[in-house]
Amino acid sequence: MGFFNTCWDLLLHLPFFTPLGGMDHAGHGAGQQPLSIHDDLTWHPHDASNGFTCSYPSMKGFKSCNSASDRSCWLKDTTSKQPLFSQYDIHTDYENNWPTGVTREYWIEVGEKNLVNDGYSKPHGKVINGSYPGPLIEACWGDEIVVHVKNLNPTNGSTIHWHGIRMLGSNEMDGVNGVTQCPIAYGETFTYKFKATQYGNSWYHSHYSLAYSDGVAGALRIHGPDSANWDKEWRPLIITDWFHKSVFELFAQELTAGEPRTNANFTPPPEGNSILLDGHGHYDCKLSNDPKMCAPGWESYYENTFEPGKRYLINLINGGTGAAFIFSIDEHKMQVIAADFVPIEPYETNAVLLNPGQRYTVVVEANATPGDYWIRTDIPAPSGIGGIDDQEFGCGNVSYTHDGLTGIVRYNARSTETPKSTKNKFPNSCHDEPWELLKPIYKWQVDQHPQNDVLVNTYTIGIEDGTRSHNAFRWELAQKPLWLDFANPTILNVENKTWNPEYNIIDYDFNSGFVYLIITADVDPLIHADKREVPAGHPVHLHGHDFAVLAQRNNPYNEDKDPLTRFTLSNPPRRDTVFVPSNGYVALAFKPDNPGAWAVHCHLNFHASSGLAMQILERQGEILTTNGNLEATYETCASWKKYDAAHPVHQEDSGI
Ligand SMILES: *[C@@H]1O[C@H](CO)[C@@H](O)[C@H](O)[C@H]1NC(C)=O
Ligand SMILES: *[C@@H]1O[C@H](CO)[C@@H](O)[C@H](O)[C@H]1NC(C)=O
Ligand SMILES: *[C@@H]1O[C@H](CO)[C@@H](O)[C@H](O)[C@H]1NC(C)=O
Ligand SMILES: *[C@@H]1O[C@H](CO)[C@@H](O)[C@H](O)[C@H]1NC(C)=O
Ligand SMILES: [Cu+2]
Repeated sequence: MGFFNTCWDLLLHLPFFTPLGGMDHAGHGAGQQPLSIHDDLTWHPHDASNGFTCSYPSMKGFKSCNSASDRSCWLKDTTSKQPLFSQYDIHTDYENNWPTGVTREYWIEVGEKNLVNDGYSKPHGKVINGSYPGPLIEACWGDEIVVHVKNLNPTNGSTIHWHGIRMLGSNEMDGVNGVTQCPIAYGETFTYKFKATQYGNSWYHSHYSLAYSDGVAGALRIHGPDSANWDKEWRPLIITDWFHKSVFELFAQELTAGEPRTNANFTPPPEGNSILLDGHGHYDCKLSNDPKMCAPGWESYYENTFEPGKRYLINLINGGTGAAFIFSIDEHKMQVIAADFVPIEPYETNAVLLNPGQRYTVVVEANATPGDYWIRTDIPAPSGIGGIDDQEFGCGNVSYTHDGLTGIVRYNARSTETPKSTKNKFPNSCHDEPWELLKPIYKWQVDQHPQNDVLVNTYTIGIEDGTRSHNAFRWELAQKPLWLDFANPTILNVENKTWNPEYNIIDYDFNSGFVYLIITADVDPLIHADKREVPAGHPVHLHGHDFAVLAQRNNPYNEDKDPLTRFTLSNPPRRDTVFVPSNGYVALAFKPDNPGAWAVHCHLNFHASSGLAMQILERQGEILTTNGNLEATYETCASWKKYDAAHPVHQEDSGI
């Protein structure tokens, strides 16, 4: 069998022919055979001690080629004379080719609960299956993922967004209320169904207003090839800044933070109370003026073990609200092998910095003197521009950092010693990982002739000045702060010719090449008299695509010179969340190959809620024909409207 065993298979592997209704599943009978770990097409992607298996029962003639000594290979074609032409590995163009796996079905429930992760009560914690973080959702490259999400939170609607997933042909499964669906009402279930065309490390979270910052989030792991070898895999680690008060309550403070500093009602923006690593953290109760909220004994460190000489795959996720984190393990180096969902040429470092929404996959070798070592999640120092703005808008902070100590790795599992290890040396400033180190394995050459008019498509981050929207000065990226109607998602309006200006719809009708976006945090007062520049960096996330980062700079964008002198078109870094430096800019390029309505927003959650977001409406005329049917979308909207009529929801933010 060759790369594609039939014409039908070829169709299935072409963009827009990816059947998300389970056609390939039914056609090939995948998932109907019992899993056996003895056949060539079913194996443990972790080490054998973990019961999870990847399985490709329909890929006749293929065989697994993934092992601890070669993680770059995934499936090998045993029948082809040119096996390299048809194998699935780290070099595969995964935007056009992916294997056919099985269907993985999960059930999760969103609820409300008093959480005490760091030894202090959070009465309006929001949870998935009773805990923060929620359960790991795990699949393999090419699987179909089906997740039934039931909302059991009586006071909030819910959605689940699958961060970084391309959602090719399934825009209606992207989980953004007001854009691709209505919120799931209390007691109702929405079933998400999508194909894992990419592989690697990510997370899932609610896109209902601020809800993920109260706890509606979990890790999403899609096993596939890797660009470096390793022996054992840890469960993915979500790092977050943690707020004891509900973020819904703190949002009023975010809105007054938008006032000019000279106004009497200005407040600094809200800050978290502590740092959690995989749900573990510490808070100093002496800082509290409400001691009855203290829950001594509930604070903890994340703990794991190292077996000497083994190499560990560690998937890191910044699932935070307002803070960047520098992850390090004392006296150990790491190799960084993937940025977001993009495998890269490994580079070695003492620490890796994650902005909110970003992920890195690292390999750490257990090669230190056996003992106990701190795992640190430090908050970077302010960027150095100085003044009160820098302290408040640098890279975030929390009121009690516990010196960034959130975990312990032990070479002897029975040890209970407090580590005495030495902190690694690393730069402690507010930035992204160095642009020049993020070299994708599968390369893009970006067309030097963008399809769109880049001058028009320069978007400026700032706070409104002069007039308030919905009674506050809000963050904005396009013309207005985003403000969505929960009950009227864009996807149910795709026949529209005119749009509510607060939806910030950017229409792109190109069917080849690249669209460039310049996103700048520098406000030119001559162009934007009604926007105020605030010295802050912003991690900007695009749904439905990876983008190439043609440039990422600390200085204002020069539209005459920079495209020629500063943009890199040959294998630039690629990812789905990028840090726009304070007073600087990023130049991004994406392929307009995925018809749909896709959110673009800052992943500082308070900023997105304030309004720092817009929507890309890609190939409007093809959205209905290339995506799944909208029956469930209409049903969810009908039950949301019923719920909202009975318990009117008071919208104070953009909705996302
Ligand atoms: C979540 O909880 C439900 C109800 O208890 C259970 O049926 C389901 O298996 C759990 N899901 C996961 C992914 O653990
Ligand atoms: C969400 O729930 C919180 C309580 O946890 C409540 O204060 C808030 O008003 C609700 N917001 C919306 C938009 O449903
Ligand atoms: C964060 O806040 C703590 C406590 O107020 C302070 O000691 C620390 O310097 C701050 N860190 C940053 C990065 O601003
Ligand atoms: C779509 O157009 C209709 C009719 O002009 C308008 O009422 C509606 O608000 C539009 N939808 C959006 C999301 O802008
Ligand atoms: Cu922001």
